[in-house]
Amino acid sequence: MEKNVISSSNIKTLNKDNLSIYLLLVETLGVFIYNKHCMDEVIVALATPPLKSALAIVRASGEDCLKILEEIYTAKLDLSKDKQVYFGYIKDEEETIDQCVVIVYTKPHGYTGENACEIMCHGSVNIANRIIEAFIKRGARLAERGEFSERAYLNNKIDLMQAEAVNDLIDAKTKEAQNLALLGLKGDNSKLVKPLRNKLADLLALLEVNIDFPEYEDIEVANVDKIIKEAKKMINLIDNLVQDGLKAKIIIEGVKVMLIGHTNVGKSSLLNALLNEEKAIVTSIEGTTRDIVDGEMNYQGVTFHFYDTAGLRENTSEIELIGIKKAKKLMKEMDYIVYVLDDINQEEPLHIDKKKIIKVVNKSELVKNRNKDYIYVSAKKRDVKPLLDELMKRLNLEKDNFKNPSINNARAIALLNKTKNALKQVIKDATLNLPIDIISVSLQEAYACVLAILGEDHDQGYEEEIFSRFCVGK
Ligand SMILES: Nc1nc2c(ncn2[C@@H]2O[C@H](COP(=O)(O)OP(=O)(O)OP(=O)(O)O)[C@@H](O)[C@H]2O)c(=O)[nH]1
Ligand SMILES: [Mg+2]
Repeated sequence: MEKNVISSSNIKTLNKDNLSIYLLLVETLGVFIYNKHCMDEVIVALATPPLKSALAIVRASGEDCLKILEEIYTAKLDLSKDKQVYFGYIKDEEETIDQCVVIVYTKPHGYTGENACEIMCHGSVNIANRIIEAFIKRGARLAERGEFSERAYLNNKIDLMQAEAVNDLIDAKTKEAQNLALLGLKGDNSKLVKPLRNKLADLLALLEVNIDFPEYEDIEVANVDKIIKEAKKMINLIDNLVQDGLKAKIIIEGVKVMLIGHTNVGKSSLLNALLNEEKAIVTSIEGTTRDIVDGEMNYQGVTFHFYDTAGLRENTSEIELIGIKKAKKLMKEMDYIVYVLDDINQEEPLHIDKKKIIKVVNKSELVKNRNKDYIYVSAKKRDVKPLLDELMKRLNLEKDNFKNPSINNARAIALLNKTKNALKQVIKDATLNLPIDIISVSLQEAYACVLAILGEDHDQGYEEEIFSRFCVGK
């Protein structure tokens, strides 16, 4: 089991008395974790949607998985060979369930790094269920969400960023998002973390030498400059990684944009024009939209998710007020807020982050004089390109962002920022000429953050959350 909750460094700090209590605790905890995530157990799941289809795939993984397969499959398996394809019948006791093609993976090959198989049966939910039942009858259990990928990670077949890329690949809505997710799956994104990790490890090693041999005062003084210089270099590296990562994240996840403004300015018409679809109801009556109407479109490789809202006005009906309240709540999640006007003299101050606001004048075909602070569109004439171009301008994406590897998920970016903060503390402490062992504390924190990006510390805390976002069978 790699999921051990104690590290040798923790033990070192314990005395004999509390060590026994600690070990008892760890044992109990360990058994708990072991039971929940016992990697010896065979897991089984349907890997394709539970629908009538041409084919369905049942996937199983775990030490005894092929033993079970041998019991229920008529084809003779040659386990000395990996990734073999067989043809035969799946049977439960005397009953034939289906004629199936099976791919057999032997440990440590295949996705999970364990004995595993993929059974391709005819696409009937009933057949797939009976195959799954045949496995469960023989000791397997249903896999939890993302458990195949979790095992691949725990068996060091993939790191945490690669595991997250698997999910991105399944979620990808555009060709561009798919390409970036594939880079992640191949491990190209993970490679970007490694120089940072190595630099931190080198600097940590240097500090350890200073802690262990404090008598060499000359070296220590010289090292303070080196520490600051190296920490600054790393911060620079992090800034570039974060900048590129945030842009790639936009390509993968898309951008959320809310249309707000007074009643009747044409927000719903604008939504329809943007989506090129009559999604929202449009009338000349004020207060037509009450609930939020939303839809997605793709522009130049970026998925835009637009939200149309109830027009802002006071003294209105209860239903409309609920709609306005709902929109205000959702506003926090938005990347941009498009403030739609049909007359710039009616503009009112908005209490929203200014960088997020794009001021748009609709019904531009009726406007005579234009003001450079506004983007002019006409929903009626389906002329919405100026708004889309403004959004693209603000995103400031470059060609490289669509094709280069990057550290592009929120979790990893947050950890990079945490690393940066710890390094800033290192610089602060070093500038104050604090003892090396104090400086080392923040440096160790920075190092731990970087290890967590790839999951190299195999920490229980965040893995569960990550894998629970996956589909069952993945
Ligand atoms: N001339 C002109 N009229 C427009 C344009 N866009 C919308 N309209 C008209 O403006 C009126 C209001 O349009 P909506 O899209 O329902 O406006 P809204 O902002 O969603 O209104 P509420 O939902 O009530 O807040 C309708 O009569 C539309 O036909 C435009 O670009 N030019
Ligand atoms: Mg409307």
